[in-house]
Amino acid sequence: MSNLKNLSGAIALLLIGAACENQDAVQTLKPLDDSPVFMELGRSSGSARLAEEGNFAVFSAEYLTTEESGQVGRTVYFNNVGNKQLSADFVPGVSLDNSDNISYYVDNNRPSADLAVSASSAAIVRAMTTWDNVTCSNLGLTQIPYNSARRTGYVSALLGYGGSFGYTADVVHAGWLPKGFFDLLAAQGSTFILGVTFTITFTDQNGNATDLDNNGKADVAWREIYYNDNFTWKIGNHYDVETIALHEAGHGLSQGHFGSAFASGGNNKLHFAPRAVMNAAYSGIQTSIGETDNAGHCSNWAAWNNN
Ligand SMILES: [Ca+2]
Ligand SMILES: [Ca+2]
Ligand SMILES: [Zn+2]
Repeated sequence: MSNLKNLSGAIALLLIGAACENQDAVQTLKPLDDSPVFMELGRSSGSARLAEEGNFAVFSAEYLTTEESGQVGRTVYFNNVGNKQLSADFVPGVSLDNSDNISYYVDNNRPSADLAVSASSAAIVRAMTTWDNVTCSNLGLTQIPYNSARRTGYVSALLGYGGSFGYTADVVHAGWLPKGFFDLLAAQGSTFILGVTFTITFTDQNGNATDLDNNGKADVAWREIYYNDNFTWKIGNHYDVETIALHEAGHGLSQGHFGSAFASGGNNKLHFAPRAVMNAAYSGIQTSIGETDNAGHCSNWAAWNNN
């Protein structure tokens, strides 16, 4: 068994090596640890606050890192999931908007410091449309119109960055937050986390995630996406909003990270095999769906019936 593992590792390294321009880097490629992390989510105490949170809980978060950091994106699980389901999915017939159509919302109340909110929101809509155009699925993707009086952000409210505990849409692009928020996800997280998607699940009377359709997956109430305003954001250059929104929206639509990550020795530059939108680190502009992204999306959604 260990010989087999060594062999497949060696083959993977050879394949990666063939894809890298710098042959000197081949010897120093090493696979990166992207194993899940378990942590307690910090929260303000007080029964009034807990009552406000409703019958939902933050289940997991998946964050995307910069290529230069040498850090690879992780999945963080919160609270009592250690002995339960490690994945979560939307449930047909159970949606807070009473529709199997997938609704989404772009919150213009938290713009980036770098771009007109009209430009960043348009990039996010393009990313959502790219997923909607995948032909195997019929998401019934529906944008909920922006309302300046609406407050979004269950997780941001929980962690003291404003928002509300109420539902807005199945997938919420909740906007840009300052670096302190990202430091709560990982030590020095604000220096390498570009964006993050949180999964919020329904909970039973004991506070555990429900599995109403008995598919072994926790039942998603909605998902929230946040972008790190500690970085400089651009359209069509790094860091490109549409590229990162497309990745985060992939999580919003239930995909996990995909592809093996390797770091080369000298500069910690990351390599992925295969390269995909759902790789756990940013590796340049990528605004169309790759083969593995398409396959992952279709495995989640091809059977979804929104009619
Ligand atoms: Ca829905
Ligand atoms: Ca389920
Ligand atoms: Zn990610």
